[in-house]
Amino acid sequence: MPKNSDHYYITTPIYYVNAAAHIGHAYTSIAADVMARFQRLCGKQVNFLTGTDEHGQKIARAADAKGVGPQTFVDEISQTFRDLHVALGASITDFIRTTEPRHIIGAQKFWEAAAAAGDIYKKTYEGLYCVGCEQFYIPKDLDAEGRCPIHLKVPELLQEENYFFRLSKYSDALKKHFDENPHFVFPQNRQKEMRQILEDGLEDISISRSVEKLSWGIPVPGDDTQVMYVWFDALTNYVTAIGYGARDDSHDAFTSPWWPADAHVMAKEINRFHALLWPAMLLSAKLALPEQVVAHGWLTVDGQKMSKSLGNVVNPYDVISKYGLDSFRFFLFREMPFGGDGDFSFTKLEARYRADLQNDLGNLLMRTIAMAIKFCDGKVPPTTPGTHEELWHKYSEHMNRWEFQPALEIIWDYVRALNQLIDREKPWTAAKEGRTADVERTLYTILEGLRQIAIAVSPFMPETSQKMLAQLGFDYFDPKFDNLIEWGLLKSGGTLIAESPLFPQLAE
Ligand code: ME8
Repeated sequence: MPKNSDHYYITTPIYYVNAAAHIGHAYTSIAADVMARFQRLCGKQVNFLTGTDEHGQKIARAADAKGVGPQTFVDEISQTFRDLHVALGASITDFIRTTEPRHIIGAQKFWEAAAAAGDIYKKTYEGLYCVGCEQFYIPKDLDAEGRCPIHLKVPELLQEENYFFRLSKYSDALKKHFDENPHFVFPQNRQKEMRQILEDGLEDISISRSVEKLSWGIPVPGDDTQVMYVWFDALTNYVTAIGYGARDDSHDAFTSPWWPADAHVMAKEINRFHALLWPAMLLSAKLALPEQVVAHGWLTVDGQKMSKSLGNVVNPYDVISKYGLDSFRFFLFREMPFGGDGDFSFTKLEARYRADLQNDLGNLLMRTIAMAIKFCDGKVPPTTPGTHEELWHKYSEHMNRWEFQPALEIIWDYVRALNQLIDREKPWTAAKEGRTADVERTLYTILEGLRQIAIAVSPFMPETSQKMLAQLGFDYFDPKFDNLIEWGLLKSGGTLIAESPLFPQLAE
């Protein structure tokens, strides 16, 4: 069954289980969730995959340091990542672990497919390996002190006989793919960066480790002296999760209504693995390439990289318990343009909470419903014509292009315009003067606007969206893009329900 056009397949990286998750991991998973929810809004059936990357040197060492066996260690931390996705409201449909049989079998089949294409060979190799990155470095990619630019640690010298993957063979095919697909990588600067690397040419890479040095990995098919390199193993999760290798037929026969994936989401430091190595592996295994690789920037905290030694690692549970889940989700995309680097700070989050959420959106809903209760017996007034179709089409274009901040700006401009409408029309004065039609027109315009806003914010703030719709009198409302662009779905005569504020006062 080939890719179904109604299907949308989105993935996050599978996270290493060497340490607890922080807001950086949450950022990627929430970004992917926003897109997953938006695609559902547009009527797509969505497969949203996340999971954990559990093999390799880094994990083996972390387990050793804790004095437990690797399987016990990974079981425990993988569960915390699964729990985190529930806490983040991430609407995942699958969670894959690289220690699961479905993955191990599929990764080995993938290896066999690359071997059958003549792309795997053995050679003795000496290189500089950063365990933090699980990656070999060539001296020119290290900093002035010879350190890995990500972990700022001097890599280890490794020498062993490994299997190699003919990455170089795919340089030209990838160049062509990049040229024919100018939006293959988002954002544009990352597309250009990858295209430049291709211009310089790709080198073959080591894709196995000797069992003597590292046993915590997936055995190489037909050679039990070697295990797979953790990245070769991990990248295949995107297809093993949807059944690659599950059937015992030829590799070429693999098709799935989900493949190719629509978006692989991650941060920039692993873009190269997703935009170059993974596509080359797919070409080797004769599978189609994903539609898009989305490589967002890094989240810093108060201007600094999060690190254990600086003690500034922010725990997502702390943010959620203080400000609420939706405020956290909103802040991440309202404050920082998605794609670039962004800075997280409690001060900035609190400012957005007060201004955009409490003051603009929360107050708009609260005072409009209060006025409808006072002046219209708590019922939706008669329908007034209006349209915002053009606005929502713009919103949708931004969403489809991962431009989350401009999409939110569109919504908030509208929220502010509705607040201004109240200030201008002064329904309390109109009521006093007996201008009932004016009162009803103003309040209907705002209430129907709020219904549309509730749908537009739903990818970012699913709980808030439901709360808003409940106050507008809907027992149940299935948010759909068609219902967003159509004006007048809030039926006159419906009962409005005043509830506690959407965004309560913060505890001091
Ligand atoms: O790289 N800002 O796993 P990982 C933004 N297992 N995003 C951040 C972040 C930050 N400060 N910190 C982490 C791996 N992330 C491999 C992936 S995929 C086949 C294998 C997010 O646990 C971001 O998505 O190191 C980043 O790319 C990812 O976590 C790295 O997760």
